[in-house]
Amino acid sequence: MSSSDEQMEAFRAELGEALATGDEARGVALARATLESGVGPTTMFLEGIQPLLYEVGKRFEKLEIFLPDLMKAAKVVKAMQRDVLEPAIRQSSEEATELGTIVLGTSQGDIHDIGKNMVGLMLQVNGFKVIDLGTNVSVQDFIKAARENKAQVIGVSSLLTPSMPYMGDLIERLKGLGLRDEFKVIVGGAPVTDAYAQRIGADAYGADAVDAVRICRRLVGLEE
Ligand code: B1M
Repeated sequence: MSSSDEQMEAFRAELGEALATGDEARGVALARATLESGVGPTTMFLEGIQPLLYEVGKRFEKLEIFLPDLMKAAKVVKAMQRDVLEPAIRQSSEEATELGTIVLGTSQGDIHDIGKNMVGLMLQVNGFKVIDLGTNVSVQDFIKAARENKAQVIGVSSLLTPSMPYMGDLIERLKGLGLRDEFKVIVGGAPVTDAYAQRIGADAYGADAVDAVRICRRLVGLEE
């Protein structure tokens, strides 16, 4: 095991305790210390925080923990994002707005936004203008915002199986309005797969926040 593997393992062990107790201050201090030790904010998120949240989800599914525990964990991660990761990611990148405009949101019925926010941040710091519509966004509101902002891409995140069909509804509605060729559609979120994206006729599937940037560059006609 390399020293960086060991470091991430130690990070996940300590973060696990902070998530379990809902200790925001501990999570934020850990993120700061980890950043100072040389681990980049994106690596910290994708290799440290995201797998741990998936683990929390599995324990919830097995009824080992309950909704208040999910809420505690989410609160800690949001504080880490807000106080440490987001400022660090913004500082290390130059923002520009010439690559294209993306309307982003979490699909109807779904309030999960940790992953969606990371996708939006990574897109912004990589030169896209992001219109973030938040969570529980209706098909109608996605289309309205895309038209008003002359977006090239509509991005939909979904973490709940019952909310995933709205992504297909969006594509059907675009077709019905004769707008399918105006906007590329990228979908993502833990239960979404490439196969699902293809089945509903989306233009692309994003596996994580870094992948989303690579794909959105392609969708607006730039090299990957
Ligand atoms: Co909820 N939750 N939750 N939850 N929650 C899940 C999603 C669940 C899988 C847990 C489980 O049972 N194993 C399960 C859904 C089951 C299903 O339908 N498939 C679930 C459930 C059931 C629920 C409730 C219904 C629980 C209840 O009330 N009884 C409820 C739903 C409320 C609602 O939405 N209407 C609920 C509530 C909550 C909290 C509010 C407590 C909290 C969310 C807080 C918040 O987001 N503000 C929460 C949490 C924290 C989770 C888990 C544990 C973690 C989610 C997360 O942040 N993951 C989650 C378990 C899991 O995900 N397996 C779970 C980390 C995040 C970085 O990953 O979002 O996948 P992710 O994003 C990644 C990639 O997927 C990708 O890039 C991101 C960054 O790398 N990506 C995109 C995401 N969107 C993209 C879009 C793109 C491209 C890439 O292009 C547009």
